[in-house]
Order: sequence, then C-alpha cells, then structure tokens
Amino acid sequence: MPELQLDGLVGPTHNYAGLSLGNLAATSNAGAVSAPRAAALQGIAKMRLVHALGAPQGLLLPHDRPNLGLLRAMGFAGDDRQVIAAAANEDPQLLAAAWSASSMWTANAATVSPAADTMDGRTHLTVANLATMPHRAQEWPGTLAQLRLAFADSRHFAVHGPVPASFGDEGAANHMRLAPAHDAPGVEVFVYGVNQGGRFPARQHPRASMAVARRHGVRHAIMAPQADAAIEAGAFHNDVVAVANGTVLFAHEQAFADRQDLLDRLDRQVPGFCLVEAPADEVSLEEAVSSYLFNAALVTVEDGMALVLPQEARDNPRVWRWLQRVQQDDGNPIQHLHVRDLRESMRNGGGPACLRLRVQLTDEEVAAVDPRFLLDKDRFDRLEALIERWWPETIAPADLGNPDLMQQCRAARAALLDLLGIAPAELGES
Ligand code: SUG
Repeated sequence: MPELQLDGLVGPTHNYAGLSLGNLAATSNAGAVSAPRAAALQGIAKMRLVHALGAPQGLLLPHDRPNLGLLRAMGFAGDDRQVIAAAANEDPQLLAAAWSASSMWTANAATVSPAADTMDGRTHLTVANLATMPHRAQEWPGTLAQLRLAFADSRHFAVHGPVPASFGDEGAANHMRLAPAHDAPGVEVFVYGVNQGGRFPARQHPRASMAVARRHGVRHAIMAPQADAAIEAGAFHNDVVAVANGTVLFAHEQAFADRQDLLDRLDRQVPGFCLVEAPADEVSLEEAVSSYLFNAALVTVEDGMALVLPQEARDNPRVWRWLQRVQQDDGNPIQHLHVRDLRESMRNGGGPACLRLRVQLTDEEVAAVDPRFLLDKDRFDRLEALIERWWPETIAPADLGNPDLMQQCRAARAALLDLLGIAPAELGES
C-alpha cells in the first residue's frame, strides 16, 4: 500500500524573518538574505529522491503571499502598493508575517488518519489551525481549500476544518502512526506539549490532539506528552526529535515526558514494535536539534526502510557515527541513509520531515486523489523550469516593502497554477 508524500513547494516569497519563538534556526537566521529559487529547487530534488525510492509524490501549493487581506484586516488601507508601503513603515514584523512562505512545511498542514485506523473506514484529514504563531495562523484557509480539492471524493475522504483556535494544533508534526503495514490497523500517537513557565511555547494543546482523534474516529489513539526539556532545547514540534514508520519508532531518548509509559504501550499494542533510540550520552538533545537527524523522512523501501536526512546530520561527526551504527545494526530495518542539501528550508527550522505530509492510501484511494496535485518525472522537469524562470533569486528583509517584488511573486504563483491546470477560483481566490 503506497504512502503518498505531499510536499510543500517552497514559495517565491521564502524569507528569513525570525518569526517563530522557540525555533532556534529561524530566530538565529532572522534578517538573513534568503534564496527562494535555490530553496524550491532543493525541495524538488528531495521530492525526486523520495519518488525514486518508490513513494507516490505530490505537492501542495504555496499560498497567495503577501497576504494583503491580513494587512487590510489590521487596518492598513489604500491600494496594494500603499498597503505594503505603510506596513513596511509602521510594522515590519507584521509585514514579514504577511509575506511568509511557511505553508511549505506541510507536516503542519493537517493531521491524517488513514482508512485502516478509523471507525468509518475513510481517510480523515483535519487542517491544522497553527494558532500559536501569527504568521502560521493565516495558513489554514488556503490549505483547507487545497485539501478539499485534492481529496474531494467523500466516499474515501473526510476533510475537516480546524479545531477551535483556543487550542493550538500543528498537525502531523505532532502525530505518529505505528502499524505492521501501511494498510493494517495502526496505533496513532498524538504528542502534545505543556512547558508551563518555560521560555518557549508548547504549540500543540492536548485538547486539540484529543479533538482530532475524536473527529477522525481513531480506534487506537495514544496521547503522549512531549518532554519540556525537548521544547526548551528547541524541539518546537515533536518531529524534531522523533519520527515513526511501520513498526519503527526512531527517536531521541529525551523526546517524551513519560518515555517508559509510551514504550510499554507501544510494545503492547504494536506487533513487532521496534525502537531505534539515540541515547543522550551519544547524541545530546542540542545535537539532535541542530542536526535535525530525527527530522528525517523515514520511508519504506523494498528491502527495509530508508532515512532521508538533511546535510546537517552528515556534518556532525557524532551524529553521523551513530546513524552509521543504526544502519549497520541488523536489529532494525533501516538499511539506507540518503543525505540531501535542504539548507534554505533548514535555516528556518524545516527539515525533510517538515516538508512533507504523509497520506497512507490504498491504490483505489490514490486513484481518487485529484491528479493535478500528483507529480511524475515530466512534471518535476516542468516545475524546475518554471522555478528557474519565475522564482526570485534572493530576498533581503528590505525587499518586503517593494511592491515590484510582490508583483513578481504573484506572477510566479499564477504561472504555477497555470502549469498545474488549477484555476484560482477553485481555491476560492479571485
Ligand atoms: O513553524 N518556521 C517553521 C518551521 C516548521 C517546521 N515544521 C516541522 N517541524 N514540522 C515554524 O516554526 C520560520 C519563518 C520565519 O521565521 O520567517 C518558521 O515559520
């Protein structure tokens, strides 16, 4: 049974504004000059790799940015140029939020429960409200419109709106599924944060996790708290310190508040459960966060599993040594390590796992997905040519006040929609 990977295509407005408190990469790169064209091409190279490993590959589109609607709602008036100029003058931070290309991290687009896990036998998707960070809270309407289009067939799919914004929900980044096979009933682990009184916010409220499990009708759900120490070390989402696939949980020893309880439950509930865990004395939490080794795409391949890792994990000798030991150990199915350069996204705290939403589907369900969201070799080639032609080479913070850049980014996105055959009106845009 295939696992569709829906990657967020990096948008033409990709920039470094330091908007996410608790995301150490993003805050330390605030004000740097970004390279949207290179960023999007790095993302496509990673999609090509995962596709070559055998997974069906699709994409979600960048949203219409800058979000003039947000700026107008905040009281900036006049024509579009005037709105941009006034916001640049009065509130550059808000302007940067309106430009954010953050929808690229589709692990935060939605939580997905495949048909094998749910009471009504349909695949359920709840769009994430991303309520904790203002620049991310503007994403869900654009994401929901795309999910409703891509998964329109209600015989197979149920697409839900967000849970109420009083309860922050960051989607699949805080959700793991373990099962003997993609199409076998699985156990879904909903990881939430607390971190009361800490420096950094917990972005997944336990009630949001419970609401999603309830809405989806998940038969076997486990609620697991993230360790406060992990949040404080910069694991603003669980997928910075853990990822699961099949029967494997690949995680840092200090990822979970009640580690033993979680492991005992998984042992009981997942036949063949396999833990691949980095001990803190071999890889510290800080090294896990800076190298993003757990933010890998863990994918099933013919002879086991493969990890798609960011270059940063290769660059840390201790991390790389541990990863090689994992690969050589016959006691787990991880046979292959693939390293890719995703530095542009990584500098905003987004690794290989952040850039993709996994949707486990039967062949029949894959056939029910709107094919305009699916990619093949020809489409990769055409997307690359389009990005080379339209995506800005660089964006510096001062460029966000430039209305000409706004026009260029709008034209770039329009060219993308045109290539995919999606009319703006289908996404509720004029
Ligand atoms: O929400 N960075 C994103 C990174 C999301 C990573 N996703 C997962 N771990 N699944 C975030 O913190 C930075 C944007 C800026 O500062 O300009 C940002 O939003």
